[in-house]
Amino acid sequence: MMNEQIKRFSENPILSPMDLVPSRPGLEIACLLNPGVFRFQGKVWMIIRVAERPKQEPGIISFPVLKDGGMEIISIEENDPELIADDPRVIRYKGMDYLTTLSHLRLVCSEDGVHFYQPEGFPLLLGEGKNETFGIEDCRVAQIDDTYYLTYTAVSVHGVGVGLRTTKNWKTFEKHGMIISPHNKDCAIFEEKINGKFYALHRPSSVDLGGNYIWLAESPDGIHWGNHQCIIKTRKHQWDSKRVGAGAAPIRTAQGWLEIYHGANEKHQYCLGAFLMDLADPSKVLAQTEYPIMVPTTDYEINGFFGEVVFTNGHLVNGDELTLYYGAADEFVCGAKFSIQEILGALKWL
Ligand code: MAN
Repeated sequence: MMNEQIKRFSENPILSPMDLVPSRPGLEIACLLNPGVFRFQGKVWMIIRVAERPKQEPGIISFPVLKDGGMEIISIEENDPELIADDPRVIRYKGMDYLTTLSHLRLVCSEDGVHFYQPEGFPLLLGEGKNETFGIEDCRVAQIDDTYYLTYTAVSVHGVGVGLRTTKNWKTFEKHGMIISPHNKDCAIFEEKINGKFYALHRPSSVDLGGNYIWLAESPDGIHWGNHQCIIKTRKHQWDSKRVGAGAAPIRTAQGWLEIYHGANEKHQYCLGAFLMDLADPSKVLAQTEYPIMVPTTDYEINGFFGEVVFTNGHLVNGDELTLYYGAADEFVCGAKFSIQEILGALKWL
């Protein structure tokens, strides 16, 4: 519906797996995806998810996992009857679930918001401890005063939950462990307190009762979360019928908090939409787009590691201009510009 009003960067993809160097010898970068975005020291920064695996040998599937501070490579014969590998992202073997790639988070910066490079002297953020042995993914960055809150997906054999680290300088990080337990991801903290409280969106999953819905939570300190409320659900037979999840921090507008979110349908096509929350009480959803504001349509969004995906968890706001950074086909990092007024105009009031 709004697809024709989006200005995708002509430089897209702005980063591809071959543009960066693997974190260690023997690994290759399979995908670059889903960047968190922030401003720091006068530059635009992305914290990208870098998904790696060993170079694949014919007939064998191998993938890394973290163990006791090191890395272990698990290799399985492709024709092993106990292997289920019909999704390029996950592996089921002997009743256990694994990921085909191991993700870490990496910082890149830019003077113009289009051409990014990896600066010297900033650490890679790696999975640490028992809850992050399958990696860390899809980091949202919320800046409140001089502190950056990094909420990311922490994956391990125990499940998928939300991890938090905070920093002021992007060189040293305070680790707060898992702040929301499995199964949960897509956690975006609001960049302003409301009535003295922190707020965040997050996305638990439920197989039977309930579903993959967006929830709102409150916190006195940004670390301990309570008063959870379900605010956005999947919609039957629509583009967001199977799962929904928040993008980056909500955008303050005169009409309310505007949130860009992703929705997937039964065929695992990921599109973007938007909803609006009341400024004083974000548990009140005022409006939502009926149709997607962005649909995977270009070659780099349709063909890749996992095709037909546009997924965002990072953006910049400059007046009416929203620059959305997004993962395309789970393989490339891209950018696109939107008008906030146009997104607001596409909302249907509830
Ligand atoms: C899904 C996909 C994967 C991701 C896992 C764990 O299967 O989004 O890309 O690695 O969840 O978060």
